[in-house]
Amino acid sequence: MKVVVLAGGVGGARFLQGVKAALGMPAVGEPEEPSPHEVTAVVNVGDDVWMHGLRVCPDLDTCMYTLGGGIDSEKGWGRLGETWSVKEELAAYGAEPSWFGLGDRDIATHLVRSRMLRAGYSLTAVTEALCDRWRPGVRLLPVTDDRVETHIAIEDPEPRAVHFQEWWVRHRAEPAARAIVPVGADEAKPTPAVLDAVAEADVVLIAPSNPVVSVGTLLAVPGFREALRGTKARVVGLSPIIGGRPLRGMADACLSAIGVETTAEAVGRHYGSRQGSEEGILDAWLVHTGDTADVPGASVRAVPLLMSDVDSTAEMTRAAFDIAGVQP
Ligand code: GDP
Ligand code: FO1
Ligand code: CA
Repeated sequence: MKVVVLAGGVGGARFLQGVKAALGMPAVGEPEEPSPHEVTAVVNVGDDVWMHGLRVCPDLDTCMYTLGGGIDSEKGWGRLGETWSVKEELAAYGAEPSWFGLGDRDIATHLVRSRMLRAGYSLTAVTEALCDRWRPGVRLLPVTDDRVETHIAIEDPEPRAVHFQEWWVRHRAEPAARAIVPVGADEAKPTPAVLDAVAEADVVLIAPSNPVVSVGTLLAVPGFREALRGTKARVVGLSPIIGGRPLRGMADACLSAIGVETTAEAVGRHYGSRQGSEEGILDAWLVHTGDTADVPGASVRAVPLLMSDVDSTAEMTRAAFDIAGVQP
């Protein structure tokens, strides 16, 4: 079976572990025997940023390190067993930005990536090369090879726009976002690999990722939404909002910026259904046990959506397969 997963960073990566497990693959690494199943993750690039001359792709790296066994799982980003000599040396030079920490091990990834990008390789090709080492057991595809970076309009107190990382990491999403803009998206296009994967999928799952700055940025790439609306596969979303709150992170600050309530129903309606709206992408919407949602045109089911361990995450994946009418 061919499974496509729309993913951001931590929520996407954890969910992908459950998808692998539901398909009989190890949550980390590649199966010993070749699997009859194929998982492709379409990953957000809006968080990507140039830092100290290096290209950093947080969501791709979080997925790659998590599925490849190299993640610092406490933080959810960066490398296990990291050291910080370069960061300390940069601080000694007074080199800004000092609020974004690149670890020594992590820097090797950004060095390889930046050098390949500068030599003319696409981000898709670079990611494949990095995954040759990490062997995540799924195909990790950036949604686009074009540069798309999320910027946030804040008042500081004068209006100005900052890169998503500055708002999220430096300011902890505290200044209210007046607008969230995927800069470059209008001119970007989904890669052929992404479009093929969606067209050939047996099922498309939307991970419980940030609906605005992860999934929203994927949908901002012209042609991607149309690909989802056009696929023969059923599209099933899983709510990242449980009991009116995001599970971790500050997704509520992103949702209020676009005028969407922080509830499973509001996010489901924001995605919309393929049947019941002109631009919608869902056939089914899974919410957490105890939550309710009415999303016109989509089937809704309440199941446990806490990704406390791989087994629970595999179980919610099985619920998604079931509502999509597919069986591995
Ligand atoms: P990021 O890029 O690292 O911010 O991660 P994602 O965008 O992939 O996912 C972030 C979202 O994951 C947040 O909005 C959380 O609410 C959601 N999330 C985290 N853990 C869980 C969980 O156990 N269950 C569900 N349903 N959502 C979760
Ligand atoms: N998050 C932080 O809160 N502080 C950091 O210094 C930081 C550095 C960093 C470096 C590489 C990387 O891939 C991720 C990093 N993150 C850091 C996490 C990350 O940027 C954000 O949580 C996401 O972009 C939101 O998904
Ligand atoms: Ca992210």
